[in-house]
Amino acid sequence: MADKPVLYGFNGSTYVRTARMVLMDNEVDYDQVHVNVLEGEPKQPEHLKRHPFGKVPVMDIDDMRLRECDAICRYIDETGKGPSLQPDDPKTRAKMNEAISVFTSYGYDALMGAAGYHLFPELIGGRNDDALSKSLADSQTLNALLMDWADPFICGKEPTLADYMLAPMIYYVSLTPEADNIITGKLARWWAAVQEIESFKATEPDMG
Ligand SMILES: N[C@@H](CCC(=O)N[C@@H](CS)C(=O)NCC(=O)O)C(=O)O
Repeated sequence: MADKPVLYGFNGSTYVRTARMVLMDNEVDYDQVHVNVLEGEPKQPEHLKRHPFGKVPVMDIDDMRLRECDAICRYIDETGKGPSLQPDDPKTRAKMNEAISVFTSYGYDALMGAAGYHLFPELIGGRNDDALSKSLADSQTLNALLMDWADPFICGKEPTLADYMLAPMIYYVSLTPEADNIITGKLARWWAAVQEIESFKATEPDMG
């Protein structure tokens, strides 16, 4: 395994952007192999050897191979130089863990359904209006749940890993006509705050 950490995944992936934000906050020097989701590269044999379910990000770091964005980000956060993105207080930490689980289990698909309809229809099996209606309804449910404690970040005054997970996906939603339906109320206040995070600004994907 190389001495320098290697991140596998392309900059258009929301989960890869989350990892890149945490890597930047922690001043980690790393190489990147741009495994492109839009070209189907995660499902090619070369990447399936790294992640048998064909997903990015994957990271080679400190003589281990790590899959899954949450595991990668927590490791970088816990071993790196940056301010911690995981609250010490057990209650606040529980709310962060809840938000990450809600996002990865239900939120990613709901928001991707809305963003993908306009931006990446090929990634969601084509444009389907019934599926879009369900995604919009699920996005409303999700936002109410995630913004339960928000002030302005999901867990209060400081950003946590939960904000870093959600922000790259809301970026895509913000580029679509669904922005006015989805980014409302506390989510709109959250979105204004998130856009000021330096590593978020620095990792904006090139949309061509
Ligand atoms: N559970 C994975 C999910 C990662 C994921 O869904 N990545 C997307 C890109 S944002 C991907 O690799 N998609 C490729 C595919 O499904 O073919 C994690 O948390 O890292």
